[in-house]
Amino acid sequence: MHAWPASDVPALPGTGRVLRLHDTSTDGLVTIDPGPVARLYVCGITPYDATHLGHAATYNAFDLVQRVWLDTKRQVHYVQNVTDVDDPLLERAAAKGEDWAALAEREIALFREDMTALRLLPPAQYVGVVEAIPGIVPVVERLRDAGAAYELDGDIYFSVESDPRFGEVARLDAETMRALSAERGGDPDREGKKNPLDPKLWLAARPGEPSWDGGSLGRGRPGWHIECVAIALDHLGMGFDVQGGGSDLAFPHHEMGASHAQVLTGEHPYAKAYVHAGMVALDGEKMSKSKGNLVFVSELRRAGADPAAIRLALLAHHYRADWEWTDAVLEAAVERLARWRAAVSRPDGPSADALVETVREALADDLDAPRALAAVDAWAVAQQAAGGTDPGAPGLVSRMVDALLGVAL
Ligand code: 5CA
Ligand code: ZN
Repeated sequence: MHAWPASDVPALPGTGRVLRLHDTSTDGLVTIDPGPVARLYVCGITPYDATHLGHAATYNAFDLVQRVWLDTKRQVHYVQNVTDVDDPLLERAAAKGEDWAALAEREIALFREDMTALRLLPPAQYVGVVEAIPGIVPVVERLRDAGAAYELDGDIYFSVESDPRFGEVARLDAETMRALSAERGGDPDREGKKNPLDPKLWLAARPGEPSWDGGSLGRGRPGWHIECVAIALDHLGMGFDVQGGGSDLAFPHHEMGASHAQVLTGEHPYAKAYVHAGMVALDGEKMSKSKGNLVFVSELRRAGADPAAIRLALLAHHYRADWEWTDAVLEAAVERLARWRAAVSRPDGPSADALVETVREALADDLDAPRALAAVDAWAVAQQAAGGTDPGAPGLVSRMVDALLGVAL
């Protein structure tokens, strides 16, 4: 599947910083020390309603990760999936009386437009689950042949007990895991399972639903977690640097993904760090497709919002914080964008060398974008109040804001 066009990332003078990120599996900051090519997997959308501000906030966080790496002159190998067949997509298509594939295609197209408008860097591989099925089937077969999976009425389940490290990603107690499993696509109450938490690797074909040839698995379609594992291992391999997503993916999705991969390969870790963005809420509740309390990037754009202002609105919140979207958040970002644009449009200004270092340091410190924004604000205030004599400063600020924050001034 094709991704979307990349915007240029200007090179900055000096050198970037080593990134420290919060890792869910250790609940602490870890220094990410990638090789010359940093490897990143970020879970993509389930395309039945794209792209709300919660999605945009999460993808913005992992865009910053890439920008910090690029600033250290590394290459980034970024992979993202699209869950283009899954229960919620099929249910929504059925409710709308629409073909599920047409719904997915339309929402993916909209997602690409939103990502392009927000200047979010595209993945090198953007992989749909449907196109990945021929690679997923042998992975499930291997798990089954290794005794890590079992059949129940034609469905194939992963046995969480086959991974001695199961539980190490999200570190939750049994009761919480069971509750989250029920809430997030699992079926802990189904009779006949070895462990209530065991997730499906393969769903036997159901009447009225799409299904594919699964070789020795029979016709069916893949379970949710194995899709990301098959895609990530295919393109990145074990031990990649960062597995990213929103905090709602820590359990069960990233927990199960790590277990699937560890049992498959006999290696550990799946990812060196599991990094999770906070949840964006609207009217006091997490923005979610199932609740329908959504603000869409495309609707804001249609209503005339500058994508750069939308991006600044996201950047005004620390990526790990849960926060609430309001009109005031966007209004504040519109004003900030205008102040910054005015400040960089002057022919000269106060030196920006220290500002570049401050922004670098803030982002390297667990992506502290609010601190980075405050530093640019301070430069813009100084520019407004007293100006300066450095003819290179406005250009440097605008290149830095573009390179490190993805905002075109
Ligand atoms: N297709 C799966 C991942 S394999 C999925 O979770 N799709 S999604 O469309 O539901 O979410 C896409 C990404 O947006 C995930 O990383 C999810 O954690 C994140 N996300 C969803 N809702 C919010 C929200 N309200 N705030 C922040 N991030 C969110
Ligand atoms: Zn995923």
